[in-house]
Amino acid sequence: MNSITYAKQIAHHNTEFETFKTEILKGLTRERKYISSKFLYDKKGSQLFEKITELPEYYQTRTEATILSGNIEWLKDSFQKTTALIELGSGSSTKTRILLENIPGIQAYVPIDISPEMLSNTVDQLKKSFPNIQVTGVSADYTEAFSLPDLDADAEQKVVFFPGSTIGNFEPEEAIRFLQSIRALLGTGDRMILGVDRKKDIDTLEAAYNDQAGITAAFNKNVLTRIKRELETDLDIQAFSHYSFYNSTAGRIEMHLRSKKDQTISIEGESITFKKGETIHTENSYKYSEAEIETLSRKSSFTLMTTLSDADRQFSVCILEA
Ligand code: AVJ
Repeated sequence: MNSITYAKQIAHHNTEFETFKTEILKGLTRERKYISSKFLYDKKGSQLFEKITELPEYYQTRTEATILSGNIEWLKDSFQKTTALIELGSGSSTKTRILLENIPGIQAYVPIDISPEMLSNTVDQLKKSFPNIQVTGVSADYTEAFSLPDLDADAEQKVVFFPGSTIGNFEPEEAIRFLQSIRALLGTGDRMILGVDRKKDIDTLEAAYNDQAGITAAFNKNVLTRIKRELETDLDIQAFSHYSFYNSTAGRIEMHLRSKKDQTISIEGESITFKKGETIHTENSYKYSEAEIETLSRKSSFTLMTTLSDADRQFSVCILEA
């Protein structure tokens, strides 16, 4: 490793540290304390999320995969011209395999993920499984402006795959702006495959974010472990508990960390005071009705071609055309 690369890495590390420190302190010194949900996904957090996707209560991932597998012939037929697949927040890319195996025209696959460790694993494995597909990983926060690498795929028809209902993490207005920014990267006739979790009975929704095995609680609390590891603090993780519920007015699951007692903690020299029961809001997960999905597509300048769903309408895989 030469010194220039090394210097760059230090600089990169410092900006990451500064961003994390600034954003954490900004959120915790607000009247209503919050931590951006993107900080949940460090190496450990991404691993815990993978475990969540296998939980009996967390129906989303399984249902989405079933919807894709159950519509293979339709997908084959409808994506005959597709040459390039771009995935936002690829994680372990399990569902992607269904597309790569069944859409024969795909020549290039571009997974984009915030966790570089997760990404390099995924890229290695997919290169092995699909030697004829050009796999180019991009390690980026796709909620910030990003550009696509040059693809060799000829007569490109791009498909952006955004599964897992990650769109639900955005505020509804942000979701529109985000989809508009994706639309701007695409040409007419390009498409998006968007996974969306549907509005449904509260018990099913709340169980999915309060699993018996406590994995979701560990996932939520992991952000405190990260603060302890990366910042100067006397924070006691045991003094907080996982709290998650469906806010039916807003149409979203909220995840919080709740202080078990009155306490004052210090982070990077800043004092932060909690009342017993006060929470740090760590994530929102918006749920969409069919009509809301339609509106979201239209306001983002996409045409909603088709909505594929399971029999119980728990989850939808929406095909949007640019
Ligand atoms: C990855 C954002 C779609 O909101 O369901 C799972 C994250 N949080 N359990 C979701 C999550 C708690 C998940 N998304």
